[in-house]
Amino acid sequence: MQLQEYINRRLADGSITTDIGMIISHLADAAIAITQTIRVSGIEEDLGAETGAANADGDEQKALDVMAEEIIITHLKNTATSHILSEEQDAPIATGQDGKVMVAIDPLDGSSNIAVNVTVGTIFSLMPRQDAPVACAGRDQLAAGFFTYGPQTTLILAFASDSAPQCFVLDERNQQFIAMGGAVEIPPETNEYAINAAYSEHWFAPVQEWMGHVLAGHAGAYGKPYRMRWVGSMVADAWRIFQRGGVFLYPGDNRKGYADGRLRLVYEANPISFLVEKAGGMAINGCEDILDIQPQSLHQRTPVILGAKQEITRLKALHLNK
Ligand code: AHM
Ligand code: MG
Repeated sequence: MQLQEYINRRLADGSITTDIGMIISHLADAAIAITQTIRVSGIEEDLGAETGAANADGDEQKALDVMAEEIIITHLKNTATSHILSEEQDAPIATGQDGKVMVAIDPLDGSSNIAVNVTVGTIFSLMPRQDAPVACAGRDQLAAGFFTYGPQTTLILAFASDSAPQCFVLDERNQQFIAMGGAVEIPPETNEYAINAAYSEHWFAPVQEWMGHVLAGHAGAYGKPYRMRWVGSMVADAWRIFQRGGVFLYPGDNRKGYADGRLRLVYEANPISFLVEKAGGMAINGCEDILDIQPQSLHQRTPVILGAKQEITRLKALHLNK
């Protein structure tokens, strides 16, 4: 089934509004344009070149960060999106449209992987329009999802009324996203984890303790061996978890400025946590479900610990006991 037919069915059964359906199909068109930019412009241009500018968080912007954001903004301006909240911008962009939906985007997640031809992606979150364009708590999102640009371009998507996310893959022969497989479900148990272990000397006690049990393998409290994966693009690590399970951690640590980790609540943690809960997994900041956090500012960071229920339950207990 093509994405547009999937959207049309949801419009017909009344589970999404016309505005939401149109925003998703325009985001899909933007993702197709970004795919073409990577495939074609990347031959002549260095898409990973630093532009010399920094984004709202102080990260160096790469050429593709800027191109992807421009493409998405151009596509969303033709929809009923009232405001675009971009990870790359200090302030919300008012589109001039009188719509009821705001869209938060991380235009290009995994920027440091652009230059080395490793999977990157676009994350999006649809929220009800607020009087002032402040973000809602993750639980009130209207829809969320992300695209990955890797060997294939893929999409995972969930609407608020869904009981599980749905995945799609781009058929580049006719530029259509096609539904893949059935409903996405994260198995409660796993033996695969993703964390940047280079920061282990800086982790706080609960993560240190959990990792101690994990690394002890058969002899540890969890009594089994684990294996590790870390792509360095959250979208790619999350996509793997939606396909075959696992856990992902970007916890807070005691490096300067990293008490709440690196990932941003509104642009990264909320949309992916929304998908994770729909898929039967858990997403916490340590003690609390990420979707229950009331954002205080657009660019605030949050520790992210998500995936298979059994491991996340263990990690939550370790945080609550400290
Ligand atoms: P970005 O949106 O600027 O690319 O930053 C987010 C990325 C995540 O995709 C990834 O999980 C994390 O940063 C990697 O950070 P680190 O290099 O500290 O491991
Ligand atoms: Mg990102």
